[in-house]
Amino acid sequence: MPIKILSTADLHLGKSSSGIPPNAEEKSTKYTWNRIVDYSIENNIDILLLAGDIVDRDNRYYEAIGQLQAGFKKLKDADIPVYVVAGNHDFDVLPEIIKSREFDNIELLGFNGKWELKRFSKNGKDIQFIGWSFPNQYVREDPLLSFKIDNIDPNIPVIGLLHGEAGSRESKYAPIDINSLINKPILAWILGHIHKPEELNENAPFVWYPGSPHALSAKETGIHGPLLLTVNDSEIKAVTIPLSPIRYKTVKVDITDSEDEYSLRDTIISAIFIDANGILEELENVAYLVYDISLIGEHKNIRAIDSWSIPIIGEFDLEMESGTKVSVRKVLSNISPTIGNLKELAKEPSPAGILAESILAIQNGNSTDFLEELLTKLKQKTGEINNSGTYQALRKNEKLIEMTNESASEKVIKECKRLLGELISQREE
Ligand SMILES: [Mn+2]
Repeated sequence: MPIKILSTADLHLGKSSSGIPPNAEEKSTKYTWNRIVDYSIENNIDILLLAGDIVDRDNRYYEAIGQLQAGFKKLKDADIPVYVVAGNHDFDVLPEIIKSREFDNIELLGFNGKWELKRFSKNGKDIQFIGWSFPNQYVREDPLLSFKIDNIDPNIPVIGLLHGEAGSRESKYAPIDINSLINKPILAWILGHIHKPEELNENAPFVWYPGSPHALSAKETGIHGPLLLTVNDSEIKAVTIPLSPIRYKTVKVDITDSEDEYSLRDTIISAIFIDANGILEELENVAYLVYDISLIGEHKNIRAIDSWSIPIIGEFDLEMESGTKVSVRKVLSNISPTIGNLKELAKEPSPAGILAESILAIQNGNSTDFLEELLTKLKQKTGEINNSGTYQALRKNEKLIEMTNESASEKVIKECKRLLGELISQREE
């Protein structure tokens, strides 16, 4: 008999999505928690799996706990067990709630960083879960180094639950070696920590990051929702249930032919309309579709494009057939200035000439003294920022800013083009 398992992670109860109207109930992750609970009950889910960072302890902590408990209660009344591991955000909170034993349908696996196996048996359905929970906020050693299970039944499928950063050796959030995940006698791994849904291994043992079920920021583009697993002996099928009420998307808009403010607005608005209609069938559960617009193409007056496009952020207002409200969060300009002949310009002994020469040099993979100096300074300043005490507190969970030769060249060419466009448009005024 197939077993239906709904699995998710990184809900971050207590947090809200950015770029959504302040009063919208859909912006809060508790909205998606309620959807997950209701979905489980309405669709006769056998088991709910939570792979850590379900509660965000930095924000609205008490409200989050209340919501979690209310959901656990509804699941208990519907006779749905929940298997959980704790992540770096809820390493202390989750065990505390579960230890109270108010909810005997909730099973925490691997308390305090000790691998643990638990078996589920009901109406002829048998499955085993093995998991490991964060003992502290930071774990710098691969949890799989201490992996061991003695009481495993080799005739019953095993699903592993783990929170951590697969494929990274340096992480302070449980670095996980992907090869050693794949070497374990397990049917599938459900991982938490990475918010982007991802399949790391497409054969047994399958390895999935279901991703955050509720998109929290513009970085979390694409479809978000829990992963529904259907297990039939050693067969397993996985499908994403798109429950996130928020969706972020980026669209590129070529503005080369936009001569004035009206045609620019028209171009941007129709590009959004066409893009949103193209995903209409994915929007059934989406209350807010939030766009970042990337303007591309060539224009002789970049400054004007920037000032014409800014009002769209506040004014844009579109509602789709699905009831989805569409808005614009940000307009990013990646426009190149229309510069007649770069080669001619590069001969000029003027600032414009130096900029044109630099653009050509980067495009052709060459260098100039001016360019060398710029790149050196850029890397040096980046190093200073990375080492500066001022930003340390802000950056406690972030990585250092990386500045490779490639990313430095990209930044420099973009700035050279912007400045050159500016200089040329001043000549024409
Ligand atoms: Mn995490």
